[in-house]
Amino acid sequence: RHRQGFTVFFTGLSGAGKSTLANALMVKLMETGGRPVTLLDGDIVRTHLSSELGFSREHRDLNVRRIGFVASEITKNGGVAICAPIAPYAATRRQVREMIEPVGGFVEVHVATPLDVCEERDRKGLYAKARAGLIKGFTGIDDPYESPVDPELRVDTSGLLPEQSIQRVLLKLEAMGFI
Ligand code: GGZ
Repeated sequence: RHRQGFTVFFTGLSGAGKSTLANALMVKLMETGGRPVTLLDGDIVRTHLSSELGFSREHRDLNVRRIGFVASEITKNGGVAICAPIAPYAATRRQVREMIEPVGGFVEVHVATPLDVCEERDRKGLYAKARAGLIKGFTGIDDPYESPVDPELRVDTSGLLPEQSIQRVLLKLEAMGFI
């Protein structure tokens, strides 16, 4: 059996649930075996690949394109890449799609948890700091997030258990023939 590689690209606000979904998906895909799975989470990438970058549009775009490049290499070699940056700009997400679609599957998942829910969760206290003006240019507060118009899947995690959100992603991957 020889199936093509693919990338699952989660995009959404801080606190939307991208990392939770990405981690759980990685565990599920590793359990079912087959292709090697690589997680490119925002935190990991910003520590190891984009440590010199900040949060200007230029730096975010560079960060997201680096993630896209690594994911395209993994995908080309038949692996699975799971990416979970905010990736706030539609044009940059399209560039990533265009890098990956020629070499394998690309599944954009908009983690569409509403801002008020993300802000209510505020796991790291960053929204409070942004509201207080201690962080400038925070996505959703005083920096843009361009919602995907036509993602392969949209998941609003508010009112869903993590298990239910993950199930939706797995069903989509099955329907698209990747698993
Ligand atoms: C957005 C910021 C900012 C600003 C620091 N805006 O909840 P987190 O902490 O762990 O996720 C956010 C993360 C976003 O990094 P990404 O690499 O995913 O962003 S992008 O795709 O736009 O390059 C948040 C933290 O970094 N953070 N400052 N100003 N998020």
